[in-house]
Amino acid sequence: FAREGMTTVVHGRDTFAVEAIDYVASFRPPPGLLATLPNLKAMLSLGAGIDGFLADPALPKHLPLVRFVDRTLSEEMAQYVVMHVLIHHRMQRMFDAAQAKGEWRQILLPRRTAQTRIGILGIGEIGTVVARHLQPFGFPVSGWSRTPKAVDGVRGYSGAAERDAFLAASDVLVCLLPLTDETRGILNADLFAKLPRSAFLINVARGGHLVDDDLIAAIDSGHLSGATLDVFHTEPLPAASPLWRHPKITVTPHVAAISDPDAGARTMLDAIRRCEAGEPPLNVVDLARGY
Ligand code: NDP
Ligand code: OXD
Repeated sequence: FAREGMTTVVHGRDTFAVEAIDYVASFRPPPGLLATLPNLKAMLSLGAGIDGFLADPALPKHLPLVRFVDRTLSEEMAQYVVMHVLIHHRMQRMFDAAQAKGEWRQILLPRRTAQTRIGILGIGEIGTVVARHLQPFGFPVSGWSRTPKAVDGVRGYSGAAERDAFLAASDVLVCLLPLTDETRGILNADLFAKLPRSAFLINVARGGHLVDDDLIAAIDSGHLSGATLDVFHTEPLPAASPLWRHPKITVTPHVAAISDPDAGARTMLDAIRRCEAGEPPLNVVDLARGY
């Protein structure tokens, strides 16, 4: 930014005049702060999800909010999802437990890849890349989106009308939805009941999508076989959360895909250059839609 003749200041570290700020980059801006910047031209999200901005009741909604869309981010997410699909499909946690007891448990895997159907709940920028990485293993992949969508080799479902058919065909459900008023709490008892018996959940979107108690009840009843969770209502996940200790839940600390700082800087520079040239930046969020 300095090479481009720009000055950067860090909120909470540097002092600055509110009039001097043209652009803000953040993941979860302090509520109310953006509304105090009279010359702000655009808001730049450091993440793909922009729910941290939407949590600000005073968000200046007349300004463009640019979100982070990046190939490397999607590829990292694909690695994470492929890894957890395979750990589940190959029953690796069972072998880990057997090793801990010194047990040689040579068993036949209960399913072939063609029998483990993966459903991507929210097949957008990242979900599409995740689907492409799952396909070479032979997993049948389907995707659910708000509007109809064609992704090569992926069975597409859209809207409320096709949701139940999509769920019924998802042995592993991967949540990659944005957090909006429509999707908050979507991973609940009603949805779990629509999944096939022994289905597995991977939530890499937002903690706000999941009703934690419903997940634990669905696993404890035997309807779901387990879950991998990367995102939580409160982060860091409080020590008292039962999710930490559940034997069929894997917890990771919001690391599924972390924005690369260099790619982030390039994306922000591009957005700023476009704004300064009077052009619309790429990947502007539709605030009415919420993502
Ligand atoms: P996109 O906006 O590109 O994709 C969102 C998808 O969800 C689209 O297919 C969209 O449908 C669908 N969708 C949105 N609302 C609904 C709805 N009400 N019903 C059905 N489908 C819906 O987002 P990204 O792929 O870039 O990112 C997805 C999320 O992943 C982010 O919002 C963030 O929360 C999470 N994330 C998590 C990370 C982590 O480290 N854990 C890292 C990066 C992202 P349509 O195609 O019709 O618009
Ligand atoms: C993101 C995230 O949204 O890191 O990019 O969660």
